[in-house]
Amino acid sequence: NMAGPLVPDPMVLKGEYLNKAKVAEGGKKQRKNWTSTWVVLGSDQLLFYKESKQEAGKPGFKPEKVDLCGAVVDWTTEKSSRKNVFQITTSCGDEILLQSDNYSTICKWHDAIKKTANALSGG
Ligand code: I3S
Repeated sequence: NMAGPLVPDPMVLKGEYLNKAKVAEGGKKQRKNWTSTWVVLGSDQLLFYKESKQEAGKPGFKPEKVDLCGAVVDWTTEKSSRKNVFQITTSCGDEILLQSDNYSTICKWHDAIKKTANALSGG
């Protein structure tokens, strides 16, 4: 496969705006602050951009990257009064809530992120 090492990280789910709140970093509780973020799912990581335009790879715009290997993904009704919230707990103890008012939108992201994390974690 000539292109092998040059093939970029395949994108699993294309970008969409979701609401995001980081509630812990390295196991330490953080003040909750919901923001809208452009989310892209790659084969082994989740990328958060402030705006969709930044995904095009303009210099100076670095996405926040979340390593999904060892991450646990589950719905939660306890961490927020909002509907349609799921939590990603990473292997380094970050806890990220993702939410959309649209149920089919959030289900699509929950299912894809959970499947990716489980595959990477050997399950
Ligand atoms: O889990 P909390 O602390 O009740 O989350 C709410 C707070 O973060 C609140 O901001 P203040 O820290 O200024 O009180 C936010 O405005 C709310 O959105 C948070 O609750 P929800 O249920 O929306 O996640």
